[in-house]
Amino acid sequence: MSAVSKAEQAQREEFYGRLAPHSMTPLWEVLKDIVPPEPRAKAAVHLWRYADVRPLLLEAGGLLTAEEAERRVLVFENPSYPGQSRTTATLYSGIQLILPGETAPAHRHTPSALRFMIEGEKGFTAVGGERTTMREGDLVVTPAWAWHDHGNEGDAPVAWLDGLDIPMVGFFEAVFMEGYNDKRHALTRPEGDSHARFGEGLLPLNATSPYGQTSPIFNYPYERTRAALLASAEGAEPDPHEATTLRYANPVDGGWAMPTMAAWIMHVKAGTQTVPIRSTDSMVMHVAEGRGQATVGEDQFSFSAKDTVAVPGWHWRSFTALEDCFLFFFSDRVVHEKLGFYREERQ
Ligand code: 1HN
Repeated sequence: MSAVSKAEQAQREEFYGRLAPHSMTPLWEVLKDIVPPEPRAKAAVHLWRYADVRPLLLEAGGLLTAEEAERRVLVFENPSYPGQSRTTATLYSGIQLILPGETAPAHRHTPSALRFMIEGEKGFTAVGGERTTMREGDLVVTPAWAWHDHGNEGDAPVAWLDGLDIPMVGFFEAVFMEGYNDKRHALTRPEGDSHARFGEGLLPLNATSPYGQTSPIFNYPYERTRAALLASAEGAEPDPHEATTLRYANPVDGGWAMPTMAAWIMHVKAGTQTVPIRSTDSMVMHVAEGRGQATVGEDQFSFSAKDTVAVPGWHWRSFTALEDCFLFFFSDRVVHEKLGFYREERQ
């Protein structure tokens, strides 16, 4: 770059000063910041240990009811975004508690939601007139603008990880929500109806999804997911970077199960490790089962079952399994792909 004299620099600064009152700024002073050579995630890598989370969640259960709270959730708030209810730049996550007999009342909103079940056997979510019982490890999806409520018909607490695209929808300033005029939405179809129509490798003739771009399967039961992962791991050598990974698919078009959040699950065999990979999407990882060590960017930590991790975009990630690990992920990858800027690198 040619040297700029003090006088020239002063002249430029004076010019910039006269731009500000006109709400203008010179691009050449900020170009490298707004379009850097590599993505720079603002979010921090962060681990929430279930051993720390669970007692606080149960304490919240003694402070207010699910109905009072509308959703009794402890938000996993990234320390780089204080007060913003973000787990990563684009994703919200939190842990929700429903005590026996409680109802989280029906409502709907423009953000899409997913739930990954953590504990309890008798919790349910109802979406648009159909209910599904949620068991540990099940993935339940709630499409944008679909009525949904939750309950617990057992005698033990029910807890799950919520994942929503709130910060992403918020970026577009398109977050709306509406309360229903009753605690629960009427059920119009028997439990298992969606699964029968869409979840068995069969589809209704001329099928279209009742929920637009979201999968019509609204519970991906862990029992099947786990069996599919284990059988896949038996059938082929693991990928160096992805071990054995299966993604949750929309059976209507084979795409991701949700239009804004990609979800997948990875099996890493005990005693093995993955090779670092990085990608532009930011993600939330939740340990369904197992114990191991993770390296994410500069951070190294051990993890165990039911822990949750914020993985910002473009951070190298790799995992060492001390026991057989089943790692659930959701990310904004689907949006990166649709908009044409998804990139990844493998070591
Ligand atoms: C929501 O509707 C749920 O339905 C959970 O369980 C978390 C966070 C913000 C806005 C809506 C739920 C939520 C939420």
